[in-house]
Amino acid sequence: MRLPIHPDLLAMQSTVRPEYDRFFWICVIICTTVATAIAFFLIYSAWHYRRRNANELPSQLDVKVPAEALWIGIPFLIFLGMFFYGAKLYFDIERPPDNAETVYVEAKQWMWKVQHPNGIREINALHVPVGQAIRLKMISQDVIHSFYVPAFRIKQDVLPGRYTTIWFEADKPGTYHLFCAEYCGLNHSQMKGWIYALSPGDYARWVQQGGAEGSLADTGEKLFHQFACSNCHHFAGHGPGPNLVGLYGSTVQLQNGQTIVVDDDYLRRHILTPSGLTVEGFHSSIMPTYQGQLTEDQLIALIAYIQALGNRTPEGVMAPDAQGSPNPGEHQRESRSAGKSPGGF
Ligand code: HEC
Ligand SMILES: [Cu+2]
Repeated sequence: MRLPIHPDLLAMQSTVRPEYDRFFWICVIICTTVATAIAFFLIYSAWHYRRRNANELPSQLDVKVPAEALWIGIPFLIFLGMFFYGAKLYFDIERPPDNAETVYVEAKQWMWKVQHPNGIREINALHVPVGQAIRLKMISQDVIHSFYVPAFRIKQDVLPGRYTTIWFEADKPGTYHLFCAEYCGLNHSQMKGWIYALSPGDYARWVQQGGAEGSLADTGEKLFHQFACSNCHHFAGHGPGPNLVGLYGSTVQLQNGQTIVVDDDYLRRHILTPSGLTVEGFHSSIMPTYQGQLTEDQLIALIAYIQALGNRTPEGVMAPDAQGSPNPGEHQRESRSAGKSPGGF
């Protein structure tokens, strides 16, 4: 399948783009107008009020308050308007819509690795359907990188040790350049790829051909057994560790008095270094640290699995004392994500 390649900076390809461009040009026009007016007035005043003979003294002016208030007030309001417009746009760009699908992106010297929730993996490529908001959760395996798609007007730093998020929605099929926009070492300039925005039909065909062996959450489930998480985290009855069903998006009370809303970063930190994050009512130092034992890929899969536990019944993973239906027991959670589907699982 051949796709037309658009010149990145001219093609109109994402939903935030029109407003982003409008805002950019409004700022450019206002700033150019003001700067030009000031420059002219400066030159005019220097000429008009120049000293004409050596003994000349300037005449005393009395301050005209209304005039002062006007020329201070009007520019102030104009620039404040720019600030609020920019702030609104910033929130639009930073906050993905509720129906956004999550795709995980891992950056490393010098490539982009992509993991779709359905299990498909890609390198230096990201296939998305048009008309669907995509939320990228990104992390780096080494240094700071930056995910930059000029055609979509998005750019976000990708950091080691912490997930960052950006979203976009392509509105026309096409192929768009992806760059790393943070100097990250020798082959930084080679760290690039393509976003393939496909029509929903083409996208469905692409998914079929992808031949994923199982979803990301399925991979996570295997790891959950392989790394013995399931020995302590039971889905029914009592175990040494908390029940993780419905954990994602809920509020957790920690022993140090903190309350935390469970998101990817909390899970990642809790799995790697649980000390300092001990959950109220449990013993600290039971949960081993997995620092250095799990790759970012595996962490992402585990997190996807724990997230998926929020809205599907775990089969097969039952504590020995479980009889019949899963019983969240004393760790029933008030799930914040009830109703909407986190990450599109
Ligand atoms: C030896 C038992 C044990 C093993 C193995 C274990 N955990 Fe835990 N886990 C605990 C205990 C106990 C707690 C609660 C105390 C704490 O917060 O450290 C806990 C807490 C957690 C929490 C925080 C739960 C909450 O309510 O906020 C998560 C997430 C978690 N574990 C995930 C995992 C994953 C993923 C694995 C496997 C990679 C794993 N655990 C392996 C015992 C274990
Ligand atoms: Cu880079």
